[in-house]
Amino acid sequence: MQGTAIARPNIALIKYWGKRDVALNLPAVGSISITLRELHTRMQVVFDRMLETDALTVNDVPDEKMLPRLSACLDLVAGVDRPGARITSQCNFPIAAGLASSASSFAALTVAAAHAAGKSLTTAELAGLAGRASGSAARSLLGGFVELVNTDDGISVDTLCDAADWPLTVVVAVTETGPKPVSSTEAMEISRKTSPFYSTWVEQQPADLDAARAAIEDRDFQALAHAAEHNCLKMHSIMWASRPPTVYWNAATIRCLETIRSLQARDLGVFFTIDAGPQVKAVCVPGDAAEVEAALRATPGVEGTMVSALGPGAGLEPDA
Ligand code: 2P0
Repeated sequence: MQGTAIARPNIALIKYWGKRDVALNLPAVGSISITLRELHTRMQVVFDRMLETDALTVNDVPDEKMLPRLSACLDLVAGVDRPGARITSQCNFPIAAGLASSASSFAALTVAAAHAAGKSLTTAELAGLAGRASGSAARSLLGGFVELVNTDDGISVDTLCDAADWPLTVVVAVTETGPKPVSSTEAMEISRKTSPFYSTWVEQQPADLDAARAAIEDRDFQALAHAAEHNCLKMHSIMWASRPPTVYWNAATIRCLETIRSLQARDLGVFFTIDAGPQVKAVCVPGDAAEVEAALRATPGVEGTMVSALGPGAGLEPDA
């Protein structure tokens, strides 16, 4: 009645923004991401008939706030008549700051809970369940370059290219460590309902996905850089033009973009992407990563950096 799994965050290069079904948490658009290696969330789920309610600790501290979302995910995986659960989460990077902690958390939780419930599920089934909890979590089930595809009645995930087949390095410039002011779930709905650019975003997404898929297939870094930067700026433009506007960036976010533009002017292999938070993720050719990291670390307002290679998908761990 227990299971432990590790999953890693993923960074979307072609973003998920907006839902086609809020109740089922289905995305309006497909997306393409890269799974990181060095950052991870480890989740243990222990089902125990003696427990009347679920209990959660995150990094050894009891957490009531996150618990309802995790309990709802366990209900989906193991059924509502399941026993109470003791959930233990260990995360080695800042939570809720635009670093996709919900992706790694819910991917790990889904895999751990399925094992604890004695269920052997396919990747497609796990993706459906993880995606109900957090749209981006389905992508963290797989490693390397991952595409999330909208199907008629749900989603599926596929590996486009294994981590080892196109090694890239990601440098995360952390510009703020506090939790974000508006959750991405909420901001997506504000965008869908009020942004004049939202419908164009949905219309253009298949072309952006095609461009990124082709760039990955050809291992064409410049083509991937163009597709990813354009898609990222388009996503943030939707938010800036919504009412009320959602602006996740701070002054250091923009300084990091300037740093990356100056590195690109010197022909370094690097491009940026930014998610629902103020951190800047620089995707680099591995040989240029040390110089990119040093330049971002020296950028005023940057509190620290994290460096990661691309890594594997979610997996079970031996029970502790
Ligand atoms: C992404 N983001 O593709 C985009 C880019 C943030 C910006 O997926 O509402 O926390 O739980 O399905 O998974 C963040 O969204 O959203 C996200 P829900 P989630 O990575």
